[in-house]
Amino acid sequence: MQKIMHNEKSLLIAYDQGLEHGPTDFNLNNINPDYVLKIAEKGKYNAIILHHGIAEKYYDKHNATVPLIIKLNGKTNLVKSDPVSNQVCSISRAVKLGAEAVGYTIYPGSEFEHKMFKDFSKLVETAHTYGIPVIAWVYPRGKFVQDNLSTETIAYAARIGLELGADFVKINYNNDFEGFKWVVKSAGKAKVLVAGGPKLSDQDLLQRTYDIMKTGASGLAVGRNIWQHEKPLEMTRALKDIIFNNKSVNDALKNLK
Ligand code: FBP
Repeated sequence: MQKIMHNEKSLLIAYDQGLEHGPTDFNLNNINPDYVLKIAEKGKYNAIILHHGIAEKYYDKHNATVPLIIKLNGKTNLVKSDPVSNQVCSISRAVKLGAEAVGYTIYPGSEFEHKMFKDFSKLVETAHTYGIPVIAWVYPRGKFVQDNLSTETIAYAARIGLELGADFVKINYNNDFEGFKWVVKSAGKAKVLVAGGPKLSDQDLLQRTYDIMKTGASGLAVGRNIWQHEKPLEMTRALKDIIFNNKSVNDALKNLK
């Protein structure tokens, strides 16, 4: 786990949106995986999250300076039924590609949760045999989920990750600062990483990050807010100032002036 952390904290850059959302998130720069890999390396991220196809063609495990996390399952947003995300890469292939950790999305509340729970639990067993940690994206979704951003639901998501063997849970933040402390407690010894979401203003992203870190979370796994930013490295420095150096939002903002 230490390979994708620094002083028990972590800042990951996610670039799996091409499968999850399609190229709609991209522009002429960030549609090129090399552009995002460069940000990851220059920004000294704790790891970059990729699907296996992109990793195979763009990630050079012999020369890369940023650790790799392979996302093992995925789905598109074209299918509108209850979500199910199937495994699209094996752990042995992820390891061959140079992965230091693997990720997997679970949608609790979906009518297919049983399948994802079963597959996830099996892959935890295999990953731990290889000695690599597992990050569970736990996103409650589907027709049975009334409010996927209620504190109770997010706390449940965090707990599900712990119960099923995740080393890290990647969950959404709902701006309930006090409530999120309970979410972090619910994750127990699983480290909490918060997803970025759609692009925010600099001030909002940094304030949100500041609050998240004060709840006891271990860091962020962020995508669009970095590679859609016109100054991705400056924003990276600002986030790192908050996550690793305990700086205030105003001090962190100075990186962007
Ligand atoms: P962002 O920071 O761009 O939101 O990425 C985080 C992430 O979890 C990605 O890993 C994943 O592709 C995406 O969000 C899933 O988004 P959605 O909430 O639309 O399913």
